[in-house]
Amino acid sequence: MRLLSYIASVGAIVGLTSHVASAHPNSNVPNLRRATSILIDPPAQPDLPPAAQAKTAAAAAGLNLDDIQGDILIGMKKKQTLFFFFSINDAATFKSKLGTDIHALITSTTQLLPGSTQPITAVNIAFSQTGLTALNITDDLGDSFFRDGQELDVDALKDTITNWVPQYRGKRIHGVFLIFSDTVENIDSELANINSILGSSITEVHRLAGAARPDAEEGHEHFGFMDGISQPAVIGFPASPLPGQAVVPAGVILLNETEDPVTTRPAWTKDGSFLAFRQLSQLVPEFNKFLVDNPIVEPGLTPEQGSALLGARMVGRWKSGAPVDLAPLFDDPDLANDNTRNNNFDFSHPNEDLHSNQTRCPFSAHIRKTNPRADFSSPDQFQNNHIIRAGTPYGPEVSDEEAASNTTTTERGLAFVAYQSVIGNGFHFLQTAWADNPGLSDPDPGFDPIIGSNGGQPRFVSGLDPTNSTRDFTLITDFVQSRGGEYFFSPSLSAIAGTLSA
Ligand code: N7H
Repeated sequence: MRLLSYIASVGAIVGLTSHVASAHPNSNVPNLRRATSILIDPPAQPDLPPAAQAKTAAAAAGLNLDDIQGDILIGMKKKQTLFFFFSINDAATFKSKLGTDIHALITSTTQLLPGSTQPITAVNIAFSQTGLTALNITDDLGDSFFRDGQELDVDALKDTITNWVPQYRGKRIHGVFLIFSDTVENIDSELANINSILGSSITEVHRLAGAARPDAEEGHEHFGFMDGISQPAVIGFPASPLPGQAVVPAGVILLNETEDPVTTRPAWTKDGSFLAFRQLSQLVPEFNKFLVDNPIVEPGLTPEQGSALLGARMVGRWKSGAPVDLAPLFDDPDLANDNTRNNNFDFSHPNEDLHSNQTRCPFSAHIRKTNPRADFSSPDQFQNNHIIRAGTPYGPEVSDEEAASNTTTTERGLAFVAYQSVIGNGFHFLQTAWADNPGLSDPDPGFDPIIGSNGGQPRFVSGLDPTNSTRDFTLITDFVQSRGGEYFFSPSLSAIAGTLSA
């Protein structure tokens, strides 16, 4: 049963309606629960397991879903998100509220899963290194990128620092509240509640509101591609991984869990995760114009189909989510919507040379750059490079004027969130060692055409034309541009109630 209908039926059983939910938007009342889900559930994305079943299965594998903040394992499924970045002015007051009233608001994994009792508005919290320092936490969490902060990482990330939103600079951000619900009103109400609890002990530094795109675009990012399909499972969650889904030890995502590569963390960091946040703007009209101007020319393809094929090959999936590795020439919505097939590929095919044949999926395609699957002889060698992506699109839909002029005039993009236990293995590695590395494999694939950065210089990309794999493209526009971000630590609920508030 799909998530939404499951939740609706639960709501019907307990006699709740969404009207009741919106009439009592303040989730500081612990037992006020909702009938409709906070989460989207497009068919191409993996379903979430029911809460009770997931909790039992995870416990059998040694994972406590009641202690892990809800955003970490569930993926790109939020209807509305507010990232509220703050600094701490008064550590003593902040700590006393953190351990009590704020802790009571924090939503665990179990509470977000279908069949559970989702709050009207879900709340998660994460801290930067400067935030932990402000709270007099002097422990070394064992991650140099977290310790230094993202601004010190800009050169390696090939960001143009002048494009950064100023609030991300200067280590002023101590923490972030991630507030999720189905309506902006609920989020605003919960933020007011948080602000009234914390009073002048915090100051807002920046905020970014995200939302799933409307109607048929739900689940698609702003370029139009279905997102959130391929996520690694950690051993224990979900208990039944889908065909083709990577399965990694929990320590790849969660600190102090099995096979966490760092063994010297303080005990209280267990079941926390590092959150790499990036405000990534997307130049959608410019991207569309590039596709229209450069259709793949193949017998039997109209120019429109040739443009769609070029876009699909840049991403590695069609807009529907169908992988080009399995649907090389035309989109296949049935494949996209079948969770047992839409991630079940590894780029290898009988009688085709994995290391030279790009007729199905270019080596440079975004999903191949960021998860090369069988391209490496020992994919297990790269198990530590998996991340769980949990971002939300932000900004308005493209206006008629922007579409007509092929020019972005209002910022939109992806409020990118990646969870991992080691930032240098996860987000930082994927961006710098793979996406931005033009010579990742032989023949040189060039840059990732979606997220690759050459420091603002033109990027070459090869393999996009299935009729001529030696034809290079030169992309003079970065269709995705970093507006800045920060590295955070998302602690367990028990750490919030314990060490962090002591
Ligand atoms: Fe990407 N896009 O629209 O093209 N991403 N991504 N991403 N991404 C994926 O398979 C996109 C970004 C990964 O396992 C899909 O779930 C955009 C960063 C990884 O097969 C689409 C932006 C990083 C995967 C997009 C963006 C990654 C992935 C296909 C920025 C890491 C899974 C849907 C605005 C540094 C690969 C899916 C796999 C998939 C897009 C950012 C990584 C459509 C627009 C910064 C690991």
